[in-house]
Amino acid sequence: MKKFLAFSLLFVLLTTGSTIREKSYYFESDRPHGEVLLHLEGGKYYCLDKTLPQGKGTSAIKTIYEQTELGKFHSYEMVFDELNGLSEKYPSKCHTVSLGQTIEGREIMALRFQPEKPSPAFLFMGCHHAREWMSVEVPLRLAHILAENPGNDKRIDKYLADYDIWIVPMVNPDGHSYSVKENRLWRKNRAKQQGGAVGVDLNRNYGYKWSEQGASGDPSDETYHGNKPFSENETSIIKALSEEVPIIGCLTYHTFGELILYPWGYTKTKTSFDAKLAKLAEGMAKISGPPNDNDYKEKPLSDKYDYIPMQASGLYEASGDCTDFLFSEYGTPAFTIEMGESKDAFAPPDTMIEPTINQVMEFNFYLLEEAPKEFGILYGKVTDIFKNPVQTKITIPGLDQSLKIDPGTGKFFRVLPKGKYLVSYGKDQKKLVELKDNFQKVDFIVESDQKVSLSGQIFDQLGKPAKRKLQLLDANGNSVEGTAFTERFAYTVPTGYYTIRVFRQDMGPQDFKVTLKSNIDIDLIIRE
Ligand code: 0X9
Ligand code: ZN
Repeated sequence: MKKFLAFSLLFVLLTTGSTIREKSYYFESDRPHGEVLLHLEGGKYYCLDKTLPQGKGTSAIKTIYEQTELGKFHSYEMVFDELNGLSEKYPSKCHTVSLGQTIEGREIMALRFQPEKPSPAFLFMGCHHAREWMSVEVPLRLAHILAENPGNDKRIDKYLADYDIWIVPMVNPDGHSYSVKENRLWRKNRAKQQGGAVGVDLNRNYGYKWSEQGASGDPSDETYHGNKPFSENETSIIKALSEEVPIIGCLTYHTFGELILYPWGYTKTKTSFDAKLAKLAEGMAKISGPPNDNDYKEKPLSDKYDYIPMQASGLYEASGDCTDFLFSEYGTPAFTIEMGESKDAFAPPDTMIEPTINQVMEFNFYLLEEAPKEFGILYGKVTDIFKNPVQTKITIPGLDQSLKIDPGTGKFFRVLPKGKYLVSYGKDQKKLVELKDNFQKVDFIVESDQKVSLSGQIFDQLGKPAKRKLQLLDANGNSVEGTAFTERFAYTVPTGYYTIRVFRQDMGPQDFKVTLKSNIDIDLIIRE
């Protein structure tokens, strides 16, 4: 029922849109009185259905039209100041990073807790959607808790030593500011579109399966996906961050519905790591406690926990969201947390801030604790034998995409469930990799497919041609073409590092090391 409610409320809000002021909204309810009509006038919402009983069950409507003030919620400016305040007060622990600017010139601020050594990263975000004010509060409080560590919690010291933690409480500051000042129910960012419409739904603008389903191509729609993947500063900033740091776990906060959603969101098909994602989601749901959605007596007793863990497409199929992108591109276990009860919809009163934070704060610590038990990061370089970066396809069984390799440096990283993988790369090369650690380095050296000739002649110390037993070994010490008893030799082999081993009379072999980049003809003078 909760799922249904969340769905119907979300659906109605998404489809009716809120781009034009002075507009009416219908809220569906599973209560006998059915629809509730809200009218927006001068930035305030008025409940037009006077027949509604007041009190229980109608608080969503009441709060939406009453609450046009921030109350205890934080504005963009307040978030900015608080993050800077923390970095000034705790410089040894954290520092602010401006990830970039929005179209209206606001900085998208992160607070980074950077450990001494390169480490797996965690990303906690809020406010992809402007009106979802509660989603700012949780990551912001997390920033305070990590910096201040009020309870002197040893766990926090450990997380700060082991992980590179990034907190971005407000991904969409332009939209948020507009929601505060002009239109409480604004969802998108504030980028002007052709034809006069405003805003792109940032959670439809990420690059994976962009524009496929559950996203609109109409700029005036609430779920407008933008004119191309990552067309928006806000999403390309998160993409750039994800390319820089290997994110081993991500929570992106939204409201509402009390759901913990994991990829895929664009399709009902399960990911290859479904059981692992479901396990982490279930762990967080458990923390949320038993069902306590008192406003809806109809709540099914089968719900085990207050928050329901499920695949994101179970809410609705929508492509281009943040978690699908992070999961597809890097394998990051990334979860959308839909906070808050359906009765409060997108505008819970500020009295809900503390109870909500109390209920979900441990989700963050659960992820910090558990994600690295299930997952690790494989990272390294893909080069040719001469250590130059090469482009090759690296495929890992179970992944629907080959690894993303930086063309300039050959560097890659990939989050994977711990375990053994037979990795294929180059031309029929295979390597068995066992991922045991959280951060494990593996380099892939791709054999060249360019062949060159290596020829020459053996001479004794007096300069006379000599016939000896001879062997050519590759970089791994394997014999290339067996042994020959010869005075001259000629091989055609891939470029690379080789050793020519000459077996001397009455003494051990003599090795000649050659770096073969192009055709070579050499004289080997042996010492006997
Ligand atoms: O629609 C969204 O972006 C999220 N819900 S919200 O009400 N906060 O707007 C849900 C995203 C979940 N992901 C998918 N279903 N793909
Ligand atoms: Zn949202």
